[in-house]
Amino acid sequence: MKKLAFVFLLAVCVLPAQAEAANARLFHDTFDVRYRSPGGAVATGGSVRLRLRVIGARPKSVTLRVDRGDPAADTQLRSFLPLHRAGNFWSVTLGAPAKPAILTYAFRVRVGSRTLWYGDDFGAADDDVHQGGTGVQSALAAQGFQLTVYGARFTTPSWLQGAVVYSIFPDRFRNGDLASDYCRAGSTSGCPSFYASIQAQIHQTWNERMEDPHSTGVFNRDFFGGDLEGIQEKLGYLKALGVDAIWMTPIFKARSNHRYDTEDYHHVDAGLGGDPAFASLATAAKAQGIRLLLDGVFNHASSDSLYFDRYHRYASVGACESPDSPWRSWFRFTTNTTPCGSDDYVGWASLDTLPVFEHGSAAVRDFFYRGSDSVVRHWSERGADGWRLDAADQLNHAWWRDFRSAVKSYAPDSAVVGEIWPDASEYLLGNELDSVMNYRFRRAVDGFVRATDWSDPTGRIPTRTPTQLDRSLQAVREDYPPQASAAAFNLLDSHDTNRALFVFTEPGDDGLTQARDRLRLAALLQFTYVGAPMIYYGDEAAINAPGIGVADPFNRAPYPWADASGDPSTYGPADTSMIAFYTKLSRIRHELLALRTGTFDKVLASDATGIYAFTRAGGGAKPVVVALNKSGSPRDVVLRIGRFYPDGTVLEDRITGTTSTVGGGTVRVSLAARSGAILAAR
Ligand SMILES: [Ca+2]
Ligand SMILES: [Ca+2]
Ligand SMILES: [Ca+2]
Repeated sequence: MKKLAFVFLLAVCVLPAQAEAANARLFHDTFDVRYRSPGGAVATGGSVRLRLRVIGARPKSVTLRVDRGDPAADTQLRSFLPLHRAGNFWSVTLGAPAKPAILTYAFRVRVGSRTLWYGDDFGAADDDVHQGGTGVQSALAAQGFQLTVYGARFTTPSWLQGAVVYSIFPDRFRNGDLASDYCRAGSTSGCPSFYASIQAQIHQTWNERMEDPHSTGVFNRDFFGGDLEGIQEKLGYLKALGVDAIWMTPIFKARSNHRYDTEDYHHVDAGLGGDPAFASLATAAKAQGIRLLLDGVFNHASSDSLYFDRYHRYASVGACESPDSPWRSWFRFTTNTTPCGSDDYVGWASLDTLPVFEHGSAAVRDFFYRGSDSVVRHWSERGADGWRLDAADQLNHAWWRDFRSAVKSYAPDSAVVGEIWPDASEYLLGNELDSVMNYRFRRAVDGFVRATDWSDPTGRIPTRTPTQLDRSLQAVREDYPPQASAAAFNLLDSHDTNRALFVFTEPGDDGLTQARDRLRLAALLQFTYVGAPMIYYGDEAAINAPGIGVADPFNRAPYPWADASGDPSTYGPADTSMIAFYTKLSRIRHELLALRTGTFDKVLASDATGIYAFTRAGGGAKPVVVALNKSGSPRDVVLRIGRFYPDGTVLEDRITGTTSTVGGGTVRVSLAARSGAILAAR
């Protein structure tokens, strides 16, 4: 009896606090300006107001836990800030640090003797559906919401912001000069063998199947003979397509058909036409107003290169050949054995063909970007407008900070865009890269146009509802400074993934009919979204190059030119209606300034009907309303857009020419299955 009474007494004291903690409901939403203002990334020296709503309890205190990460120093600093109450809301103004950083924050709430937390609810690092936005309440210390703090003086090249970028794999785009093809009879470039024993081979005809390395066991040795003369020949085609910038995968002297294994950074590969072909292309592209971006492969070179010379093809002494080589300290040797063997140095992804550079070496940095004839300076002076930087997250932050300050000093308008597949926030703080290839965009958008999940050796793409698409895209816009988002390469596929058309094929489809619809739908979003739409060569012609197992090399089919040798139906023929559609998208993008520079606002995300709609507006430009239907059925959609256009305004779908009149603050749009509309006043 006595014992029971004691328990009862204890319960009386503890239960109210427990009950109050149990009833407490916490809430924060990074996407809602009532909870975080301004939304998104903030500049150094700025501030952001954060609020937490608490109902069902009266906290003793609410505290903001802030972790400040410095990517370059790899340090974390933790601090706590008190919040102040006004009704159900607790708020604090957080001052952004003076130096770029990535902050993460969570709310700690004391109720009675209990502690509650509210933090972000994403699972895996690539869970963009749950990055940012709302979070989760828990009794355990929560994971933080991200707040990116970028340098207040961060700028990205204005010509790149919103530009239409065309990605070319040079060996496969167009053969403009047969005389310099490797291994063709009478060729001026000869018929080299690589890595001591791999013999280069030429395809006798253009429109024919690629070699299947899984059956031959030899990778990347078959050449089609595409070259820079071919690109120059097709500048008119690219101009008509609305292309603003061309990014070419590597063009320097190299050992394979992809040329990511550089042999000499100061010369263009003979099989591509050599240095004179680049000079000519640069002049011609400039005359057309088309920018040229090169691929900077600065993480590693070829083991069969001038610098490494594992196969003793150069009179000079390569790093592999002797500890006395001038290039010895440029690479990462693990033994002193000379000449070196496969186990004596660090190769990228454990490939002995790709020895990794020692990026801390002053000589390496001078060679690539600091010296008077550094690789970047050399090509900047010869017409390169910027760089897509291969495997950028394999090089450290100290490298990119130094790289940026050096390159922008002698080529201030040069683009510096990295290849980074996951979240790249820590490289986009204003002191490293301008932007990245936006694989997060790809994952969201490719998932949106599909009805089922996709998976291949380059990753999984879960299907996305309109709501999931909206959250995923907003998570990326929140993470990245606006200058970086405006210059992001928004891609559906690349030379490293399966072709979009193949990824967009689903069980139960009728041939490629639906996949083509999905490609058009995804492209429509790409061309109306924030950033730089990137076309992987041939997608605009619906090139049909299905993957077999892995993507590479089956995604690198020769563009199916009708006037080239062989049978254009091998991977084609080029779909002229798709080319016309892409051309129209480009034209609309160039005509409606808001698509390049306007703000982005969701209008509708309806999972029940498969509709996603948004507006682009601002800066005095004509507002644009975009509606997408991912479902397999036609839909009639009513969109509330009275904020942008008054009643009575006639809006025209720039795709079909159909018109509709704004009434009651809304506009009605009819969308065919798997299609979209781009509405604007005439
Ligand atoms: Ca979240
Ligand atoms: Ca050629
Ligand atoms: Ca040598």
